[in-house]
Amino acid sequence: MAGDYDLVVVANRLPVDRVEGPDGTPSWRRSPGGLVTALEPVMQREDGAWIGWAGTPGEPPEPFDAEGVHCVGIGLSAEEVEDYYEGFSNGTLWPLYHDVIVAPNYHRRWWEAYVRVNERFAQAAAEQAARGATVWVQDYQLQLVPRMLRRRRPDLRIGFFNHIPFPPFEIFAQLPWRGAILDGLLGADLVGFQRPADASNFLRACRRAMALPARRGVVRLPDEGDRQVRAASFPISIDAVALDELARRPEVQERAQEIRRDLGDPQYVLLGVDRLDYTKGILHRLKSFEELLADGRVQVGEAVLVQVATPSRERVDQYVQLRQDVEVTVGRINGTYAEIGKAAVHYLHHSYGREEMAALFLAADVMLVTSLRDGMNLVAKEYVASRYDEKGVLVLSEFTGAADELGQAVMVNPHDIDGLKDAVIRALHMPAREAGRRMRAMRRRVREHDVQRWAASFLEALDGLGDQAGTAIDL
Ligand code: ADQ
Repeated sequence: MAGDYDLVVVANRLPVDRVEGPDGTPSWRRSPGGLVTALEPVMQREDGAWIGWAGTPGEPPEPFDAEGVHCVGIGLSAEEVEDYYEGFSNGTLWPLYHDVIVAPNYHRRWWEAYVRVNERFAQAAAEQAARGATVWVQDYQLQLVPRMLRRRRPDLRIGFFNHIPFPPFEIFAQLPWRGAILDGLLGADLVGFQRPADASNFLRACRRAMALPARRGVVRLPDEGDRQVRAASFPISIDAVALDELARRPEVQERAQEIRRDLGDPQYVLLGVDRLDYTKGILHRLKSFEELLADGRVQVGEAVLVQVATPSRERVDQYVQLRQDVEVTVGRINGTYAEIGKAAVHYLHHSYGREEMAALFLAADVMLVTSLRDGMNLVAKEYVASRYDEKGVLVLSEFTGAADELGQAVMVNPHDIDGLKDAVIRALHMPAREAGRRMRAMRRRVREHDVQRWAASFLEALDGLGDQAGTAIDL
């Protein structure tokens, strides 16, 4: 039952969004995500297919070709969106894998939907993949797919990449279905993670929960003829050149100046850009800024915080609560400290286009990334890539994957509010020469380790060509 495609990507979402023209005719437009950018050239070169959900409940669209990629839609019923996506993926796995910042919910009905939907993705991949093809499965929503696919198609080469952290065993062990998840992942030949620490957490979970020999980045499966599964880190990145070029455009620079003018020409612009998610530490950031205003260490009018928060997972309870908390906090800060024409915090609950994002990055003297836990955090890398002028200071949480690479940022523990406040002040007052030196080093790193390199190194490692491509974990 082999299909035609030599490279098949399996992800929760398709790489395109459905848009309707003025007369109601539907068409597909490439979604802005980095994964699409990373994989587009190789998908076009290798004759690739992409399997994913189109983002709305109901019947899937007929398979179609868009942007040189064969797209195969997976249908999810409204109930499956609730149980598999909002439930098990975002109400169980997401908080569990982010160090239980909020309590995960465990519901057998959610798990059953997760298994059912994973089977559907695996079946579609099995149908599309050519004999001996490479299948690359993405992220925590699809951890059972590698095993389900191997059962159907032992001839395939299967890779899996986890975009979010993999938690320490003491936390992972809570999951009632921990053995099934590990077994699902072990269907792959290569399991990739953002950081070495994630890969070693995974290897330890295999030893502790499955009693498997897992050493030096390799798990051996005695029941499968000693088949080996490799685990390694492949830190994801961004299209650094494209962002650098975008930021250099005169209209983007003009827009950055206009933003500063519209903010009332403050001396300091601080910026936060996140999906509105409790992992991002938005409340910790607001609290530290509020205290700096209260202490008189920053003055309204002199400094302004712009917080862009993309709407996210708006039907999941904890996200509804977070939005309320953020909005109450912003209201309180402005109510207390703002003056007519001088806001303390500008809170924007929207999504923006790439140009506007680049202009915001250019307008910001200090970028605040204060995640409590984050697989990588692409915003940190985007800020650095946009600053072709080598100006601006990045304040970066040590709990992000990006902290492993961007050591020249001002590092913070966002739980330590006093430490965070001191870091913000340090960033605001950093001498230009020091800021430039740090920014240059970070820009070099991001330029040399871009998303194209990430995709190539994963696929090379999977192909068995580049054994050194990922960082093997020594336990
Ligand atoms: P996210 O949790 O979504 O990703 P992040 O890595 O920061 O977090 O990526 C967010 C993306 O959305 C960035 O490209 C950013 O520019 C964009 N974005 C955010 N707010 C926006 C807005 N208002 N308008 C337009 N664009 C906006 C997950 C993991 C991360 C991991 C990535 C990739 O949680 O840890 O880095 O996947 O693997």
